Amino acid sequence: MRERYDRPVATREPNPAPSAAPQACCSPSAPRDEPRATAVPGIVPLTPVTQPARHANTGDTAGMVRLDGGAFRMGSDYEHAYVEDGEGPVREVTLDPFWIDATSVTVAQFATFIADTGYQTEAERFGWSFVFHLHLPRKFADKLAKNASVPGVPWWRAVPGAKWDRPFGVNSNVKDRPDHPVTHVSFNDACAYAHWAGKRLPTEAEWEYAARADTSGQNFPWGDQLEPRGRHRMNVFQGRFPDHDTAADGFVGTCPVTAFKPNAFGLHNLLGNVWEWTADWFSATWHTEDCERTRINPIGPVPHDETDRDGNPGSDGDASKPYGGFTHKVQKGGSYLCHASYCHRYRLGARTANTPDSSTTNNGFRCVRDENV
Ligand SMILES: [Ca+2]
Ligand SMILES: [Cu+2]
Repeated sequence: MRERYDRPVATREPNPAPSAAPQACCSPSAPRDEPRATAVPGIVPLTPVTQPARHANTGDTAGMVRLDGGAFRMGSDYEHAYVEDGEGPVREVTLDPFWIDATSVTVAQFATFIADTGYQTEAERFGWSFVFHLHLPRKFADKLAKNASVPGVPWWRAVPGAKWDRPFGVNSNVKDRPDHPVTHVSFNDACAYAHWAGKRLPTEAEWEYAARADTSGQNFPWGDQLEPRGRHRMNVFQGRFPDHDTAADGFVGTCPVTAFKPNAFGLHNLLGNVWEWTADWFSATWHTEDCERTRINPIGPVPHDETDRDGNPGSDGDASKPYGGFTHKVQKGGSYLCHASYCHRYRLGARTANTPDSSTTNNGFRCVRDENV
């Protein structure tokens, strides 16, 4: 029998050590200064980490949906949940109203941001990004397997020149996909876009509340079945992971951001397609403490060198380390690479994390904004 974990376990130390990051599943991370990529859980980011905005209310609400907030049940106690990721306990969380993008930020929207600001993404500055091997010509993928793959997740390749508008390397482009989610964006890149747009990244709680759309205790917005009545409701992986994707859902790789029916809040593709960054540092245990800051408008752990919603410095983690020793940011929703046989994190309560400077072909983001005050 699986261990029960639905009772909150209080964190007793005043400065609990940050929990280790989840096992790299479909989102690898690697030291950015090494041309040879190696997955190292807990690596310190190479570039400074942007503190995500805690408030933003100037962005255009076109393409956004206003949500009432209030109380909802967050997390999962599903019997096959990844307990070690901190999916549980299921807890009541209360949020203020906010606006959220109905879709992931698209390639076309990101192109406008780049044209307007000249911003250089981290993938560009580092000169490479992670690409799933099936997106590459076989010979090229095999060649890169020697010194540009990641132990434990060998289907990733560190591809020179891969970036948001060259998603599969220098010979690719995005002409056929303006309405696909932008990919190869790091956490820092996502924060830069949000700032430009007058918005901010959602907290994990905001993201999950929006994705659940008033359903609690379910794995998916449409119920508990992956493919109800045999119908595909999101873009994930079918076939034999990682070598053969039958694309029974219609898509290998990303799909247009509105390709599947929206949830009851009118929001598209929160599950599947691309992992979405949230503002929160990852901890598998921070939220197990039942207290005001983990239950009312929670923003995840706040280390000593960052500030909370009131502008006060935090005290989570190890005060002697940058960012309190937290190394990974929470990502939600799963991606087109999730498959029941390997990583079933395409569920509402599931979570993963990656280092803030990591970028891949299966990660994107969407933004939120506060109400006018
Ligand atoms: Ca698919
Ligand atoms: Cu996955």
